[in-house]
Amino acid sequence: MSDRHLKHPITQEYYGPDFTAMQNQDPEIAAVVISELERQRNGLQLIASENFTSPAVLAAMGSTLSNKYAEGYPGKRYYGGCEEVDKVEEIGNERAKQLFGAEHANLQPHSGASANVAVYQAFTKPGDTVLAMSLPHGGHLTHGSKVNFSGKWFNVVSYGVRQDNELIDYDQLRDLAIEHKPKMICSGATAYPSLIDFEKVRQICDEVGAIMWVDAAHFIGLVAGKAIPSPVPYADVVSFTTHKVLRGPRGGMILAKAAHAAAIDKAVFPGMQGGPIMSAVAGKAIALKECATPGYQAYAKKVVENCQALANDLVDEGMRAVSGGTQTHLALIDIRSTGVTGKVADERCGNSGITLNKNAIPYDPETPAVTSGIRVGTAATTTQGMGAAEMKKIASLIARAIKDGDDESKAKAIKAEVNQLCSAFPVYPAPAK
Ligand code: DSN
Repeated sequence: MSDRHLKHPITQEYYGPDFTAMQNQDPEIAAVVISELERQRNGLQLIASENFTSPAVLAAMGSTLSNKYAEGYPGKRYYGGCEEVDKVEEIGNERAKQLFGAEHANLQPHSGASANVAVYQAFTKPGDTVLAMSLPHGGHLTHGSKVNFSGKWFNVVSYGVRQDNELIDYDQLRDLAIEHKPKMICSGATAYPSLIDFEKVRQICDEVGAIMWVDAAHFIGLVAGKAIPSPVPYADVVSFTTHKVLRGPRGGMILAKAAHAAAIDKAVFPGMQGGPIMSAVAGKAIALKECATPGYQAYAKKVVENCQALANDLVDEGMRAVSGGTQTHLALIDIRSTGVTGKVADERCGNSGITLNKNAIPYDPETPAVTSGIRVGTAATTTQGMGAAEMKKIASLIARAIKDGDDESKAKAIKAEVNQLCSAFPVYPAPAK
């Protein structure tokens, strides 16, 4: 890096057009960007898969790196002029390997779903059998849903949770693995509040000769922050999104054992994608650096503590925490005791400035579009700096919204309290003058 770069702070001149340019050129879109910021600031963001990135990550996403085509990998690109973006990807790869103790990293997938497409491509052929967690029990679309490529092109056999304790049924998983001899076994979910026993899954994979794939999208940030055990030592491949607890830009990433590095890289490019989004790769590199700090580790621990507090507080409000509570950043709440469905609760909370999602609970008697549950997560509110006292308040606001959020004036009153709470924990505050 030259002296010029070190002496001069990064200004608009270096990282690209500023927001004022957007306002001048396209006030219509700029107005939406502003009102979305206001929505994020004024409401409670409890979607378990969302977070607030640092301004540095946002700056990378809006930078001139977005202009560069860089098909291929550092040192082996199909376009000229990649010497600068090569540095970003090399730094990011090293940071990922270091942070997770991984043998190989690929930061190019545009999303979690596309990372998963690459995993299927690296290890299986269409028609092969894969064992993965059932969507109604907390799995993901790309784990074999019939409306997704995974369910259309692969023979995906699903395992689930036990009805009595709502925890993964490892006996069933093993029985299914022995019966179906899958090429690959996937663990990971979008609505599973407990920890996964990766050692046990590894044993089952070894017993049947399957590739162990962990889709860690939801919890990888907790792993990065050392708040929960890592799947990396056990798994052949770990895929994830970078924008959840990890607090990076929207995108995907893959970690793998060295033996699978070539297969993964080939599956990402040219197998599944063309040019990587280098601005997002830079954002991922920045987030990985942030994750390696003691501050992030304290954050990850606090996310779990807050979620446990919130789940307990919702139980105190008369609801039921699926699987008896949570060990992660998300809680799945059975709200049948309120007499309201997940769909209605989602709408009523939305009316009251609380953003969360309806979610099927295991063995849900309702359809997936209606559901008996809600899913709440504490990644975003913890980034804002909220703690146990705020979780108690949030639980009471949720309970009131579920009960009264269909009444316009009551919803308005709840929303005012939500605004007041959020204003004490400002999102992207203006810099002090
Ligand atoms: N849509 C994500 C979630 O909310 O869990 C998973 O892809």
